[in-house]
Amino acid sequence: VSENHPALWLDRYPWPTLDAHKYQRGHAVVVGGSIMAGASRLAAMACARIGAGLVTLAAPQDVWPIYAGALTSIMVQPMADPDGLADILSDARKNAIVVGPGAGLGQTTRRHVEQALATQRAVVLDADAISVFAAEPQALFRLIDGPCVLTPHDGEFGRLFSVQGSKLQRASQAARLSGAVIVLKGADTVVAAPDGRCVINTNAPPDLATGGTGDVLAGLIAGLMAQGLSPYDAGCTAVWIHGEAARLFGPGLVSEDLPPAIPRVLRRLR
Ligand code: NPW
Ligand code: AMP
Ligand code: MG
Repeated sequence: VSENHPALWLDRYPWPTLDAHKYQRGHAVVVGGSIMAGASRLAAMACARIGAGLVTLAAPQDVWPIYAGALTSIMVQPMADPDGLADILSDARKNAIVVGPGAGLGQTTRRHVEQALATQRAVVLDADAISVFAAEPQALFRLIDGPCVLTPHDGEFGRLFSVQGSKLQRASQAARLSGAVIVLKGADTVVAAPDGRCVINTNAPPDLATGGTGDVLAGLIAGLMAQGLSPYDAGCTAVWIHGEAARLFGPGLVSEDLPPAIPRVLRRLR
C-alpha cells in the first residue's frame, strides 16, 4: 500500500492546454439542497477552483434566488420538481455530478441519486446521498454501474457497510461491494478502488475537523472527473490537494477558506 503523493498522479493532472476553452475543461453539476445551502455552494466553488470549465448548481425552485444571489462564477439553474434534475442533465456535456452535500434525507435526494447514476457519467455521492440508503445499501450498489466515487466519513460508512478489519481493508471491501471508488475520510483518509488499488493520505491537518470541509472535497473530486480524471485518480488527487490547502492555510481554517486556498497548492504543483 502506498502513501498518497503527487508522484502517483501528477503526470495525469489536467492542466489546461494553451488552446483550451471552457467546454473542453468539463462541466460539473452540483445538486443543491433546500435547507442547508452552504454545503452545495462549497462543493460548487471547489469544482470551479480545481479547474472545471463550467459549474452549474441545480437549485430547488423555492430557494433558487438564495443560490443565485450568493454565487457569481457558478451558473444557477432552477429545478421545478425532483425530476427537474433530469432536464438539467439532458445536456450531455455536463459530465460530472455531485449529489449529497446539504441534500437532506428525503425521497428527493434518492431520486437525484437515481437520476445522476442513470446518466452513466462521473458521479460523486457524499453525505446525505450516502445516508439516505442506510436502510437498503444494496439498492444503491445495484444503481452503480458507471464511474462513481463515494466519500463517507466513518459515520456514513457504517450506515452502508458492515465490513470488518483495518481501515484499508474496510475501504477496499467496500469498493468491491459497491463497485465505486471509496474515499473513507478522516485523519488518515483511504482511497480504494474496486480493482484493489488503494492509498493512505497523510498530509491532512486536524484543522480540517470543521463543518463543510467534506463538502469541499466532494466538489474537488467532481471537478477533477469533469476534466477527465478517472474516479481513482480524482480521489487521490483531490484528497492530497485538500489536505495541502488546509496545511498551507494553517490554524483558524473554516471550510470556505479552502476553495480560495486551492490556487496556492496548484501553483506549487505546476
Ligand atoms: P456520534 O456522535 O459519533 O455518535 P451526519 P454530517 C457520526 C451537511 N453539512 N465525522 C457521529 O455520531 C452535510 O453535507 C452542511 C462525522 C455524528 O453524530 C450533510 O448534508 C454544512 N460524524 C448534513 O450536513 C456544513 C461522524 O455521524 C453523525 C464520524 C449532515 O452531515 C456541515 C453525523 O452524521 C455539513 O457538512 C466522523 N468521522 N464518525 C453547511 N455549511 O451547509 C461517526 N460520526 O448526520 O450524516 O452529519 O456529517 O454533519
Ligand atoms: P466531513 O465530515 O464530511 O465534513 O469531512 C471532513 C473532512 O475533513 C474530510 O476530508 C476528513 O478527512 C477531514 N478531517 C476530519 N477530521 C480530520 C483530522 N482530525 N485530521 C485530518 N483531516 C480530518
Ligand atoms: Mg460531510
